[in-house]
Amino acid sequence: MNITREEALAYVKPHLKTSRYEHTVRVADQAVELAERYGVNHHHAEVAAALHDYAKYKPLEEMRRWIVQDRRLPKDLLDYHHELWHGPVGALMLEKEIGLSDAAVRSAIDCHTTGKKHMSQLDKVIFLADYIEPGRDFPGVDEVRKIAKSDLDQACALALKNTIIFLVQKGRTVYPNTFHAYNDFI
Ligand code: DGI
Ligand code: FE
Ligand code: FE
Repeated sequence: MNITREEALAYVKPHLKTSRYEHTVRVADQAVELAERYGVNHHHAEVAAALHDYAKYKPLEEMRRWIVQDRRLPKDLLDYHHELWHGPVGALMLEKEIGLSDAAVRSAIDCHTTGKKHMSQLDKVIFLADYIEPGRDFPGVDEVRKIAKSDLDQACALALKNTIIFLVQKGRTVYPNTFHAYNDFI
């Protein structure tokens, strides 16, 4: 891949709030740590992490247009909360805008919020890094951080379980890929 971590961070920075940019840098550091621990390509991890929230603040209408018009995006996203759109749409925006051609990196960006069935090791590293980066304060996150030191799959499983419980307690819908990911780990 011909983009460096610093180039990726510089590309996303003007599109993010300061706090979101700082989160992004922490996810990149966390992703590198996990990548080294679990034998994942460290450059892929830092670039995917740097780019993962690129579309977080894109106008909803622009993201909706992408979902309607690009046949690669599942139309059922439109039936679920727009918070879930920035991963799948961001991955394709980056392909178009900066020529992000690495499908593994695009996949990790795509599924970083919900997970999916048959996640790759890189998908898991980015999903987990986003969940446990030091700025996170979810209930139960310390337990996930602890497990992340020894078992990538178990840590992802617990993060997914916590997310599902949180969403159900709040009376929110749960995107099917979140269940597919959870079931895969169980
Ligand atoms: O973009 P970030 O804030 O760094 O983190 P993220 O991409 O994991 O987004 C987190 C939000 O997404 C959080 O408010 C919980 C929500 N979320 C995750 N999975 C689902 C979900 N919301 C719904 N409605 N359904 C899901 O399956
Ligand atoms: Fe996100
Ligand atoms: Fe994030």
